[in-house]
Amino acid sequence: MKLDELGNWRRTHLSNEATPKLAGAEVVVMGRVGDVRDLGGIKFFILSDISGSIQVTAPKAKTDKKVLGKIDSLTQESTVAVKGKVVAAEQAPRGVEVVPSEIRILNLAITPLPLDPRGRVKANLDTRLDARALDLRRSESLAIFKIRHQAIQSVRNHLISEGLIEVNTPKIVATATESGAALFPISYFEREAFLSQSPQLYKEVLTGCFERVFEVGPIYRAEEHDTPRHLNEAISIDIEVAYATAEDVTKILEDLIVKVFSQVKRTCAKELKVLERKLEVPRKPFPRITYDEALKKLEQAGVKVPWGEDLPTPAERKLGELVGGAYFVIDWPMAIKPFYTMPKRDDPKLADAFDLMYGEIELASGGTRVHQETLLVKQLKQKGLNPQSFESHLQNFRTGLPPHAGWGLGLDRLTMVLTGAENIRECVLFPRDRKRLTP
Ligand code: AMO
Repeated sequence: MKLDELGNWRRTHLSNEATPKLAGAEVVVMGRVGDVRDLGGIKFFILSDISGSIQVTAPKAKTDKKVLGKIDSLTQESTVAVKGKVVAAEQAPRGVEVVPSEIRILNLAITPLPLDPRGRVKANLDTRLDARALDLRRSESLAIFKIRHQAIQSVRNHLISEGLIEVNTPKIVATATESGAALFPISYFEREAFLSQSPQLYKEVLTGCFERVFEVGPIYRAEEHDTPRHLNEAISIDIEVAYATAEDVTKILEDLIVKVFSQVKRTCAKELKVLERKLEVPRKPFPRITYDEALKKLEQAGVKVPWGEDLPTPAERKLGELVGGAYFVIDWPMAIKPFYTMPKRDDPKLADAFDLMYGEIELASGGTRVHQETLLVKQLKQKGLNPQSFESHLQNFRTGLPPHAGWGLGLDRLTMVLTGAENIRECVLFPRDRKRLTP
């Protein structure tokens, strides 16, 4: 079948703008085709666009044969443009329908589709991710990404209001920053380079130039494990602030989390309803639990973690059950924090660093950083790293880099807790994991 051209037609109204008040007006609506029905005297179909949907109803006796023929050839998810009159109709969803005078078929979907975006036939996550562009048409997916959009908007507004400026640092880099996470090597002309694990080193250096910076960008981690919270490409919201300590930046983080939760709750009520998510805005100040206290609580609950080790997933899960909501874990052992972390002045085996948890999910980590070259070189060596590989970074510490602190907050995980998604892949358009490089 030959498709129609868009030609000089332009959408005059979104589907949700067609209300009974508009009865009698001629409109052009465009969107995707849902159910097509033939009920004796009438043919009708649901047209969906980004705003919602509207019923297009063609009474056979009064409608041009060409228009009726086009309705017959429609398949679910095809895109069409409909010119017609708005008619108030009690029996139609939303009490209104469009009676078409002309239809242009812009593209025909080939059936059967790999999945049903109306969600009537349930598909597992892998099948959905294989047909992700279609899956993203589901109302639940749309709700998740509208909430994500609102979250990032609130993050930007808040950080800018705190006097931070947005920066973009290189994602092709020469060295590692996060000792625990593995690197993806890439070939860079005649040299080896890596995909950046974190903007850490650049954001620190920028405190010497712009004092207060933030970045929203991808981080790449060559983690081999397959978990509901880890991806190989994630989006991190990073901040770094001059003349500040861990305590100062936890306050920025706390304020930010409260703001994001409140704004999502206020502006995304419809989306939260689609997801059946009751969002509770955390109250400030969030509890602060020391690493030692966390270990004690865990031991009392029968989960033993040897001092000096990171909290494994079962321990995080238990701690989430015991504490719940948003809370900080502070005073971590230096041994498990990266080389750039400042030790606590009164107890140097502990780090002046924190993690922000939400239930069992680690949302962010951060702390005060080392700004003196001698200490940084010492800590690089303690971690078994070669200071010479960090020469281009170290030279910045000879130019009066100010004391500074910051954090990194995972946007995909933040979206998980806002939406209640159980798998991080639900919150990322095209997730990258060990098995998935397409779509
Ligand atoms: P960290 O490695 O803890 O710290 O990362 C910060 C936050 O980024 C998110 N995140 C991830 N999300 C999904 N998949 C992953 N594989 C993944 N890895 C990390 C988490 C995590 O809390 N440079 C420090 C931050 C700082 O100190 O400023 C860093 O990268 O939400």
